[in-house]
Formats: sequence, C-alpha cells, structure tokens
Amino acid sequence: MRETEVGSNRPSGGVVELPPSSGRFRAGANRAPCCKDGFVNKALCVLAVVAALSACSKKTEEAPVADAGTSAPPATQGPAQNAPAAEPTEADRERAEKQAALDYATMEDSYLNDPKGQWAQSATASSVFGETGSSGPSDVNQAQNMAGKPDGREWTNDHQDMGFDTFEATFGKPVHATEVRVVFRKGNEAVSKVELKGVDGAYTTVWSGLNEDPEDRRGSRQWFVRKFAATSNPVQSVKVTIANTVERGYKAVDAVQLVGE
Ligand SMILES: [Ca+2]
Repeated sequence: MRETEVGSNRPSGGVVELPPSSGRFRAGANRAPCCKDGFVNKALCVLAVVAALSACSKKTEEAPVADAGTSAPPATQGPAQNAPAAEPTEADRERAEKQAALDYATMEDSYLNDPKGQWAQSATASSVFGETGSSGPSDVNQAQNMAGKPDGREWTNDHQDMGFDTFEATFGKPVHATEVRVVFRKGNEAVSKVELKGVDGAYTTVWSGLNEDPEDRRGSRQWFVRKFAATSNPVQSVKVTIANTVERGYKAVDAVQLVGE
C-alpha cells in the first residue's frame, strides 16, 4: 500500500501518531491537538488510530491485485484432453451401420460356404409350438424345419418361460467335430448346453453354462457358435439344451451346422 493512499482516505478529523518505525503514515505532518494531554484527548487519539487502521485495511481489501492479469494463466489455455469428444454426425452413424452390416455379411458368408461345414439331415425336439392345442402343431413349427441350410423355415418350441427344451440334429457324415453353429431367429440367449453324440451313441458335453454372447443386431439371424478341440470319436448328432426362462418368449431355430472332417 502506498503512503499517499492512506492519507487520502483518512477520515476527517482523524489524527494519527504512529511509532517512527511504522513508516506507513506521515505522523509528523498530521500531528493534532487531540494528542497533547488528558484522558479525552488520549481516547480520541486511540479512536483515530483505530479509524485510520480500519481505512487502511479496507483499502487493502479493495485494492486490485496489480499483476493478476499477467501472472494468472489465460482461461482459454485449459488442458486439451478435458475437451468433450465431438458428437458423431448422422453421416457417421449411417456409415457405421453399413460397415457393421458388411462385417456381418462377411462373417455369415464364411459360415454358409464353409467347406468343412455340413447342415443337419434331420432333427427332433422336445416340444413343438401348438402341440398342446386342440388342433396340434402346424407344419411351419416342426423340428424338421431345422434340417438343411438357413431358409427362413423354423422350429418353434412350445414354452416361453418354463423349464428346458432340447433339440437334436443328425448329420449325414460323421466327422471329428471342431465347431457347432446354430442359426436362431430368436431365443439364442437361452442356450445352456451343447452335447455331441458319437457314432457309438454316447453323449459328450462340449459347452454348458450361461450364454453371455453379446446380442448381434447387425443382421437378420443370430449365430450361436461354439468351438472346441477336435473330437477323438466321429460325431453323428448335436444336442442343444435351452433354458426357457433365461430369454423369455418362444424360441425359433432355422438351421444347425456341424464343422469337422
Ligand atoms: Ca430352416
């Protein structure tokens, strides 16, 4: 604080006498009669000191920081890594959807034309939609619709959220199997077990548990795929178990593929 500022803000009539070491006020030039003798004068003198100090303090609080503008970093120089990422445009989203569809087509084509893959020759199931009704199941829901390559004709089970269902697909050529692929239209999340039936009639479980495959929304079909080490014995059939309550609603399967040689 500069000395001249204190003097200009001193209350009218206030007179101050500070020790010489202070150097903050021009005490000598402002010496007043109130500081000469007597209790009243001393009291007035104390009040004057308090008033002067108060004015000085207020002045200090109000005084702007002289170098604030030069030492503080500019507000525009914040860390670049905190800047929010730009929102994708409509064109970006459309391109991403097309790319996903292309990826799906490439994946599906590799399955459909796999030289080591074969489609089921026949199929049976534990239930068929409509079998508990008075007119029985319709042909459009029969298990045999799972035979052959994907064609839009499906087997549909008769339970939405109760118990388990199974279906078994049999293949024309027994192979040392390495992979099973099942084409669902819906219900693939409910698959809970995959067994292989050898030519000797024995079943071997190659996978069981909770299906945690992410939902594939890129195409019209859901491919449930499980890979495993080549079986030592030739495989003739694939048995798949579905836990109906895991994914509620009727399940619809189009085709079953066995991979091996
Ligand atoms: Ca079919």
